[in-house]
Amino acid sequence: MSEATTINGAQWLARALADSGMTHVFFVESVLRRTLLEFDELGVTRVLAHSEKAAAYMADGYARVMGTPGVCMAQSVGAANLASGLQDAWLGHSPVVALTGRKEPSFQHRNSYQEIPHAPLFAAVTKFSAPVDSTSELPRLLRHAWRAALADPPRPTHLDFSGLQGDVIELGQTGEPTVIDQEARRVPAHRPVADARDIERAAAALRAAGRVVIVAGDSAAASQAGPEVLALAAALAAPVATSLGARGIISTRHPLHVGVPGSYSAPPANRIVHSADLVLFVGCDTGDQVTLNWTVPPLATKIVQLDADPLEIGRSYPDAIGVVGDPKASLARLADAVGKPQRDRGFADEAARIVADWRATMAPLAEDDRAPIRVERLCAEVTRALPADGILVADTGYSGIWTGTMVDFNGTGQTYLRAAGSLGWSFPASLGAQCAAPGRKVVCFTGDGGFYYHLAELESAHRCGIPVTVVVNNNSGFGQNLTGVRRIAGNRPGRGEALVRFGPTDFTAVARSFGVRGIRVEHPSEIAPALNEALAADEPVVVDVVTDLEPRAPEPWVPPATS
Ligand SMILES: Cc1ncc(C[n+]2csc(CCOP(=O)(O)OP(=O)(O)O)c2C)c(N)n1
Repeated sequence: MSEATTINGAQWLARALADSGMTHVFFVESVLRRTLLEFDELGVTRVLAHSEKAAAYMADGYARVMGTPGVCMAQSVGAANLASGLQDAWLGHSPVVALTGRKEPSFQHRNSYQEIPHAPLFAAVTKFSAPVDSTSELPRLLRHAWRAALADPPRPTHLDFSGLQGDVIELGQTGEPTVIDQEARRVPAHRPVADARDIERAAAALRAAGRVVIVAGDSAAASQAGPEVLALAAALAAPVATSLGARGIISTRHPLHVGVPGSYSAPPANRIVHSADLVLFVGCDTGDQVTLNWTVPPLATKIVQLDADPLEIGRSYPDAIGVVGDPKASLARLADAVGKPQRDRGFADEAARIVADWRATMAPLAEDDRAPIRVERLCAEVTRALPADGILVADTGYSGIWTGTMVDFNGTGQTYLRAAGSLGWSFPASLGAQCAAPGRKVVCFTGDGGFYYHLAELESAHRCGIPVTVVVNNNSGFGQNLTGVRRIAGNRPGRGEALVRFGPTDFTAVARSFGVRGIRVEHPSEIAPALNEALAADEPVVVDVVTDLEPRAPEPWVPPATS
């Protein structure tokens, strides 16, 4: 290879990321400066964030919408902050590639300013984390970090460049092609079809069972398996529940749809899943959130489990019939194997009645015209305002429960993204999601407690022209935690509330100070005009909705204790 055809590592990294189709990177100065400068001519937008955690959340939101890696970067001392921002991407199966600088070897293990070992920080939140000590190693390691991030289940990876700012790659030259992934894969990176015998076994069990429920999880959503889930559900007359992260993969108004089971849940889903003879988990992690601490369904229930990751089969429900394969590809085969059996529609009808009754009890709250605004009404207005191809990004806690129970989705063009548990995730993640989908409207739904975390990113949204609509459920406190602190405080009036109450804050004034438009909403009649104005705008807008701390979000149905 001749000298003339080589470029330095910083140039290689910039070109390789640009050639992969990446449109944005998210970072806090000072790291990989020459790479970031190279983007000038390559059409990649650099989003400078105000904290490394926010940069990680932005990359996470970007990756979840794109289905390709999102990249975030931080210098040596920012690495710990960046790693903490990867927890949600780890739990939410998001292919984030984190790049950090690390002081060079001669600075290690001798009390260097700002320096601690990075490997332990990233161990719990990445599937692959490696030092990069030369330009010649960069292409191989970046390709592996990419491949690992996308491989099932998608999760963060990390490269730690030698030099405070990752300077090592400015030194050497490389003639490697600037290709990271020949196949330009997106999640799911592969679509393996399950073994025919396993499919037959599963089909026989499904045909033989009376009351069958399908629980579709986050990996079913990532596999875009909504139509296949619905086709199989129709053939089996089986109600469909989804994990919170899979909400909206089929229309939430479909007669077979029963909602989100588990702990972030309204009553119908748990009652229905709990009463099934057989549960088919599709791409579902069977964790505590979706199963209400493994009580819904009960552990003794017959299970068929379809997942691309063999480690998921039997993880929580030991007697599962395992079907290992991509949900979308394998469900199509499973539906062929099930055929068109004669099914009793009684269970599906009973489930639809339970859902309809619950909706009827919620309707007065969703239509409530009085102030203070009910969050059920706010959710009904968000449902009406969200465009047919809109993206809703929800924070954790009550924001997850409200949107997971009270906001409806069309099951076709709309996308629902939710925090996998990190309070404050949604606003930066919504900025990343908007960068990934410039042609779609992105709405962030957050409590004020969540919004406080990354208020500074209003400045980033304004500077970078990222036109998200932020809906703040502003109840001047940690609403979800109110019941818990009161209980611990012996339910004595006022006691413990200092742990969860704050504000009141006018977030429109905060927004304006960053140059961002703010609309204050204090009466239900003002919600729709505010959302419509915000969604019509080509700029970020904060819709600050004043609500009350007292009302409780829907609570899950809990199975009766068996003694
Ligand atoms: C990083 C982190 N810290 C703490 C929590 C615990 N937590 C979950 S929900 C919540 C309160 C959320 O308050 P807010 O965002 O105002 O929404 P609200 O419940 O009032 O609707 C807290 C403190 C968490 N999930 N993540």
